[in-house]
Amino acid sequence: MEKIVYLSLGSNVGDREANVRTAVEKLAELGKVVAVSSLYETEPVDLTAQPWFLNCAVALRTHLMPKLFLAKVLAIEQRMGRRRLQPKGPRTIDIDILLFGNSVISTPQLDVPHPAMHQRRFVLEPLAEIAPDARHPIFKRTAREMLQVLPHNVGQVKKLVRS
Ligand code: PH2
Ligand code: MG
Ligand code: MG
Repeated sequence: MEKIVYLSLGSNVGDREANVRTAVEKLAELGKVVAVSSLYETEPVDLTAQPWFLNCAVALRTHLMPKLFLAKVLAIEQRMGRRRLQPKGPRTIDIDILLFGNSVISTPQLDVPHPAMHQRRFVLEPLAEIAPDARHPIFKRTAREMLQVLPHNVGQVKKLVRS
């Protein structure tokens, strides 16, 4: 069955914008990309002593099952030169699965919904831009609702505007 998958992309090493754009192109190999948010310049959270990120959200329709989808996402990260040197540290590209249809998945390899998505402005702002009504299958809140209840003082997020 075809499902809609929401992804969060982030980069804070090298040409961040090129990295994010390349990742979106490669994700088209996994299904039909139906929406890509604006790019957002975002303050690093969790590990704060690292460069600011560019983040965006992507919506994609796929027939792939979650395990295979994850394997292909990790392969894209690898092909793009991602090296896991430090947990939550600087990365060329990070592609995180936020929502996979209405699925709830809890395995050592994969947790869906993404366990931290509801706490992260750098995830929810781009997601709410492309899918304000996408609903968290556990909390039963939409992306817009989760964004509205976030505290304003942590994790600055600025939409990139170009002429
Ligand atoms: N990713 C992290 C840790 N911190 N901060 C921002 N702003 N954007 C990210 O994508 C990010 C982060 C771990 O994946
Ligand atoms: Mg991540
Ligand atoms: Mg990741």
